[in-house]
Parts: sequence; structure tokens; C-alpha cells
Amino acid sequence: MKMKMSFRWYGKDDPVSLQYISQIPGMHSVVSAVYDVKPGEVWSEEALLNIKNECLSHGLVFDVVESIPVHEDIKLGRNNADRLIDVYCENIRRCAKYGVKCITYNFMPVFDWTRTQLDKKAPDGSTSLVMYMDQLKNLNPLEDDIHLPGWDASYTQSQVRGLIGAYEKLGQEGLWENLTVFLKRVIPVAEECGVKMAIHPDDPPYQIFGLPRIITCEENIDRFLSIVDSKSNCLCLCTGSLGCAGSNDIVAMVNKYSKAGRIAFMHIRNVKLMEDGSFEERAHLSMCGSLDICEIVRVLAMNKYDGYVRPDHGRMIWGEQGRPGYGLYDRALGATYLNGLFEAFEKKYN
Ligand SMILES: [Mn+2]
Repeated sequence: MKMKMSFRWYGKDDPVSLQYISQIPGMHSVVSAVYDVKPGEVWSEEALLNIKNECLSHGLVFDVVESIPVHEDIKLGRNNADRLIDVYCENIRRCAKYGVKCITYNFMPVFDWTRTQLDKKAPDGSTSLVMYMDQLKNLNPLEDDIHLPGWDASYTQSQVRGLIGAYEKLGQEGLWENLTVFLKRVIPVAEECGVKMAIHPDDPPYQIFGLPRIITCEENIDRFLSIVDSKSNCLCLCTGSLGCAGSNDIVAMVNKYSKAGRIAFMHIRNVKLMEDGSFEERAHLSMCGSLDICEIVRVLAMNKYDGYVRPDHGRMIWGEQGRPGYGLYDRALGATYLNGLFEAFEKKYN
């Protein structure tokens, strides 16, 4: 197939082994990272070589990184941002040296993603991640000692408050400026090494707790892509993240950006969007949520998409225990469903 199916693997501690991943039909690539190094530090070549070799020993290719985190001081444009961007560039070079073709990252302040519950039980007994607005409105990280899933647990509450204050002062335009500085340094390095940088949209794609968020909608993504007009400056188009805002037309966005050759990586998952903006993560099938996954895959195939695809978060089913969103079974079902759609539509548009 043209597109390359992939699966996220959290390394040796991941309860989902590489052997299990290799047993999913049609699996091509492993999406991983050196997870035990803090943002702003260089990844060891030995660690990268180990991941590469372990994947190869299971017939899989380690060619997608998710992610190299961007240090908060880069996003805030603080004094040591310049040095930290040097480190970031060095990590791109090292990843490329060990065969990586696509690097995912995000430019979200403080929190990578936000949900109010990780194990919401559906009537069929499966559990999934959800965000309920009535739960969210009772949370205030400036006043309460709260820890939500997806938040870096290494921050103390007062550090979180300090960061939120700093970002409030920076504002959206300040964040755009710092993203521009970052891209102008990083993209030429990626071009040199044959790597595509793939920014992950903000999850969910709107402001939370007053923090600026900018990778949220078509208008802003157009602005992002025009900052450095390069085939190395790409999107990791996450259907579930952008799809949490009802105003985003996901099929139209996938069509537009895949036609322009600016999608390097597709995260495909379905969400059920509620009237008040709440959402539940659902099984991948179109019929299970608010997104037309079939149509999303159809436009990708029509535009001869040859980048990476992974089934994004899955539910917990069949009694599986593990990292919420990252169990084996439902993601494997998702991969199989997506492979079926791609096979059908790639043949049709061949
Ligand atoms: Mn995603």
C-alpha cells in the first residue's frame, strides 16, 4: 500500500510488545522516542540505535518519532531558547542518522493534552478517554491543587501557576513569534537531513485555563504552513484532536493539506462530539463517532497520500489493562479497519 501503517510503542516498559505489534496485519512502522530523557537534552545515539535494531528484529521499521518535546523555554522565548533550539536540531540530526523520516512535536503550552476522565465506561463495558465540560468548568489550576492526566507530573503546582502566568502574558501573538523563531531554525536542518517535521494540533483545539493555543483551525494551520513554505514543514493531522471543535471540517482539511503535500503523518481516531462541546473517544469506525473516517481515508487515497498513518487512541476492551488510550486490542482493530479502507480506496484511485 502507498500509505505506511504505524503503531506507537513506548519502549521496553510498554505492556504492548514489539512482537504483538508485528502480529497486526500490514504493520510497517514503529512510532517511538527516547522517552527517558528530559526536554532540552540530547538523545544518545546508543538509545536510538537500540530502538532501531529492536524494531528491525521484529520486521518493523523505526522511522517515525513521537515526539521530540519542545522545551517550555523555547515556547516562551526565554534567554536560553537559542541554546535549546541547538539541542533540538542536534536531536533531529541524530534521529535522521538512525533512519527516522518523520518527527512529530507540538507547540502546546504546559499541557500536552487534556481530558477530564481516562476510564469512562460505555454501556458495552469498554472504557475510553473523555472530556466533559461540566467536569472541566470546576477545575482551576490557578487555585486548586489539581493534576489531570496528560499533564507533566514533574511540575509542582507553583511551577504550573508560574507557567500559566507567563503564557498569559505572552499571549497568542507572542506564541506565534516564538514558533516562528523555532521553525526558521529547525526546518532547514530537517530539510538537510531529509526529515519531515510534523506538528500535532492542539488537543483539544481551543483555549483552556487561559493558555494560548494556536494550532487549532484551518486559518491558523494556513498561517503555520506559510511561516516556512517547505515540504519539511508539515502537519501531523490528528482527526480526533481537530475534530473536537465542531467548526473544523476535517474531511475538507485532510483533502486540502494532503493535496498540498503538507501532511506527513495522520493520527486517525474518532470522537463523539456533544452539544456542549464535551467529547468522548470512540472506536475508529465512522458509525461510532462524529467523524466520517471512511471519507477521510477516501480523500487521502484520492490525493495519493504516501505518508504515515497510525490508529490513534483506542478504547480499553476485552479486559485489557494498560496505558489509557494505548492498549493493543482496540488500536489493532483500528489499524485493521483503516487498512481495509485504504486497500479499497487506493485500488479505486490507482
Ligand atoms: Mn493525536
